[in-house]
Amino acid sequence: MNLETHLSEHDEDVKQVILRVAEIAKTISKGFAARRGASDSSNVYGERQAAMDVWADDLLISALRGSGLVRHVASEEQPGVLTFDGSASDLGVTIDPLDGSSLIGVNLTVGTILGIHRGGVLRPGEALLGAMYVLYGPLTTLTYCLRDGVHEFTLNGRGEFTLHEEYVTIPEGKIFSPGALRRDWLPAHRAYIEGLEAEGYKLRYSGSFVADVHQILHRGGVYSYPAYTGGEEGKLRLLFEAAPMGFVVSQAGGAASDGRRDILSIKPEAVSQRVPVYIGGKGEIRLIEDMTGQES
Ligand code: FDP
Repeated sequence: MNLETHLSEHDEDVKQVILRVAEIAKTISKGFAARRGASDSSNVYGERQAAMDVWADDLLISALRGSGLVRHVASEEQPGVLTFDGSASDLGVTIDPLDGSSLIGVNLTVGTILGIHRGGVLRPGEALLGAMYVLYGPLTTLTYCLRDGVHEFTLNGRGEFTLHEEYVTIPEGKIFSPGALRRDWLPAHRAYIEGLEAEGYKLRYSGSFVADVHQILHRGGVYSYPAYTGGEEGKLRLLFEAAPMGFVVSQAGGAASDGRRDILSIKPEAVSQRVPVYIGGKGEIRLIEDMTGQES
């Protein structure tokens, strides 16, 4: 079954946005060879943008503007929220055009992450209508969730996204993907990771959040990018990374936390807000919340 058929029961405006992003994803997937290096610009976080970051951001924003269905767009690569007056629908979309882009130069898997809201974008993850991500790896895959299961599609040789797996659920598993420098970990997080190691959890961390969480979704375990010494708010962005991926994994039977509370319950105060991140199986998320709670 192709993506368009699979989406047929959903709201037309949401369906059209996902299909447009899927088209852009096909273009992005073909653009890496010509844009492997850095651009000469930096983003709002002061990070040097990859040439692919800039290009993918332009393509996605143009497509969303051109759809006439999206009123607000927040992109990790843009300083503020873009508003498109005259849009026929009131969708608000968050985009991380190319997550993990520091890995483009070494040809590891990176991805595009989207969150879809009705109304504005400064809303908690629990208000998401849906979320999706595309992975550019050995295969290009698209995973979407509109509160009716998590579904994964593969871009085939004819340029079509076809169904790979429906109603994905996170299994029990023993993988952990721990971000940030070990020497900077705070005591509760350190004890948590040591506990997982003692339980036989296997380390798998690529440095591409979207790819690492995707692996956890399919293999079980937990991804973490904690608060750390010198980075008490964590590294990852609530709006662009934590909320949409946390939404997908939660809808697949897992959970997402900042170590104390459900990430999806956090109302963003700023587009650029960072948050400590734990995403994975319910048991692993309960454990970090218990350990953090005991500390305070
Ligand atoms: P990148 O800077 O390459 O875009 O938040 C972005 C992110 O990558 C995540 O995708 C990734 O998990 C994280 O940063 C990697 O951070 P570390 O280099 O500290 O591991």
